[in-house]
Amino acid sequence: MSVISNHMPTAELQALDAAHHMHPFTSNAALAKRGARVITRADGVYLTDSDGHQILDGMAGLWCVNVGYGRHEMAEVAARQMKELPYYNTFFMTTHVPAIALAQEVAKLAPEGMNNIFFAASGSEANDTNIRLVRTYWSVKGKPSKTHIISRKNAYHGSSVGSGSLGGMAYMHAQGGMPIPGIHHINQPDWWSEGGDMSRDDFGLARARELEDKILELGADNVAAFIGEPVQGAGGVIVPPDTYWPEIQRICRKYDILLIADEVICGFGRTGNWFGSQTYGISPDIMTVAKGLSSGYQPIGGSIVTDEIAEVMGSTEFMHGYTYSGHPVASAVALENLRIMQEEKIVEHARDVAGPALKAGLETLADHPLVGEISIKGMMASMPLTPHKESRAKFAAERGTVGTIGRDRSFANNLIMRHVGDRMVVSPPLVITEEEIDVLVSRARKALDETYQIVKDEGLLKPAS
Ligand code: PXG
Repeated sequence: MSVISNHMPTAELQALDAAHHMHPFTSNAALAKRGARVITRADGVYLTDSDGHQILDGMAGLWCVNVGYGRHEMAEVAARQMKELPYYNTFFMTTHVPAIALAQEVAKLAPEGMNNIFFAASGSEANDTNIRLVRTYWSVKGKPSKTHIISRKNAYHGSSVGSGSLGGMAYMHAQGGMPIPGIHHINQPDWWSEGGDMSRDDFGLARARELEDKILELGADNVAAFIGEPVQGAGGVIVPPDTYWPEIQRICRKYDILLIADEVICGFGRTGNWFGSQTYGISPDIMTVAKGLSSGYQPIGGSIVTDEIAEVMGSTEFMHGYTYSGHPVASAVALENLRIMQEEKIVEHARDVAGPALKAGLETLADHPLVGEISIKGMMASMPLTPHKESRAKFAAERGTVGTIGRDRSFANNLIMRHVGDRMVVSPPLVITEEEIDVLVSRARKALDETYQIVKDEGLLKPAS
């Protein structure tokens, strides 16, 4: 067997990668031409690539490395658990200590009355669980017609057939036969792009009331649940107007519809509280979690449910589960992650120090000619780029053209700041210090300045008509 080492020349690693590795959400032929960036190690908020660059990770991996890189305690816990019990399942009347301990800890941290978790290995799996769980729940309660699930356009809930159907990404639905039947998508609360002349608050209410319209259209007796991310992440950090979530909660209660908060990104401190639902003062029936549960050190996710749902589901046999539900090593590492977060008060740091510093830092970019506004909640932020701020205009060029330039200029300046269409997005590790935020902001400014120059030179500063 050949050994792949970190000391191989970059070009050789890239060629091997191109020869055998199919990347997610990537045109592999285009990547093969360009060559993938090879990340070799990481510590704190910095990545190192195979050419020795020190890159500030403004995305915490993929919105997940909340405690930062290089926490050796996690490695030690994983090694210890692997030696003691590397694997056992939680099917067939069996359990093990890491799953017991993690479930107890999650119950302690979750909002009151949410004391049970069904484990999965990812956010996609957990949302697949949710589809079957809400339908089974209503069936057990004697309301088998309640099967439809309402979601939103531009939502991201995963990439499996079920979770991808819950998501509202049209470009994903175009491939592979999604969405499955029984999933409906209403409009998102994106005031910047879609709010027109309405005030933010009026727009928030109007978009929430589309849920009521859809429920009435389908018939409340046919609707099982509504699902939404407290703040849409992959959709571009769309911070909803303050009026939005209370109205969604009111409508769900009025029509007896379960509310699923997809906390895969928002959960575990990202919005400045343990859960995004707490930031918005809502009481979901189910919360999807993954990513920050283990800070990405191990693949683990799950569905946290209310006591009432746990009781109803407990009265039947739910024919559902994954080989890695409650995986012992993943559970042990997630538990260690939660210990670190609590002992080092990382959520408090995000809320009181890093969040305000990130907001203040990014707001210094608000007067940049390309930046439309600073959209931020806690430690997730975005900046829509625009050729004309006052009218919130989009570019005449194809969506994402300018965003891609922004992303490339960020990478060239050793900052991972990604783009969603023409929005620039940051979501750094929660442990980032004020000094590191200064570095992030100054690299972002330089990237934006270079982007502006390119956009002007290439004649891209034209608004869409
Ligand atoms: N829900 C939400 C809110 C997510 O953000 C998932 C579910 C699915 O989780 P898994 O673990 O199955 O990936 C996610 C994942 C991006 C990007 O481009 C975002 C995610 C995944 C991949 C890419 O921003 N979020």
